[in-house]
Amino acid sequence: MRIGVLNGPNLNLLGRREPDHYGTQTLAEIEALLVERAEASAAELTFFQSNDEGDIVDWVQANADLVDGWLVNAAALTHTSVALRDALAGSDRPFVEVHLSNIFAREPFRHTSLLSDLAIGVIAGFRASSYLFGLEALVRVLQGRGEAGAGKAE
Ligand code: CA2
Repeated sequence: MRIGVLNGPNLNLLGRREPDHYGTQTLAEIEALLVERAEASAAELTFFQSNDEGDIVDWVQANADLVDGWLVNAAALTHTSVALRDALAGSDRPFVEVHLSNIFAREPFRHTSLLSDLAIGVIAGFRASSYLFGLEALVRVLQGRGEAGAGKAE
């Protein structure tokens, strides 16, 4: 099973600033935790982070046929990007949306996600563990062991 792990703008700065919202772990540390967890499920992870919306859309398009599903923290693009929404919808692959912070406990503009209704589920607020919970949920659905609500996996 192959999973594409997508991280959006500014997540390359993780661990350096805003620990109250995003925790203290760097993106490389989170990716290492995911690799360790994926090994137990025989899942193969492909990582991508970019600050550029166009590069992210290109990466989704280029990898859609190579992955079985996506783990997505689109960062600020969550709230703004019709282009990423369309790319994920067009990929025809299920995805889990994750956020380090609880976006619903923050500013109102973060309460809206352009991705959530397409996602098989959303996990927010558990810092780095959001990614681990998201991976677990996605693997379970891809293995046919998990329940999926509304979204592309239906
Ligand atoms: O909580 C999340 O995971 C977010 O996706 C993070 C985004 C934010 O725009 C979303 O509303 C929620 C921001 C990521 C920025 O990360 C930084 C990390 C360190 C220093 C500065 C920014």
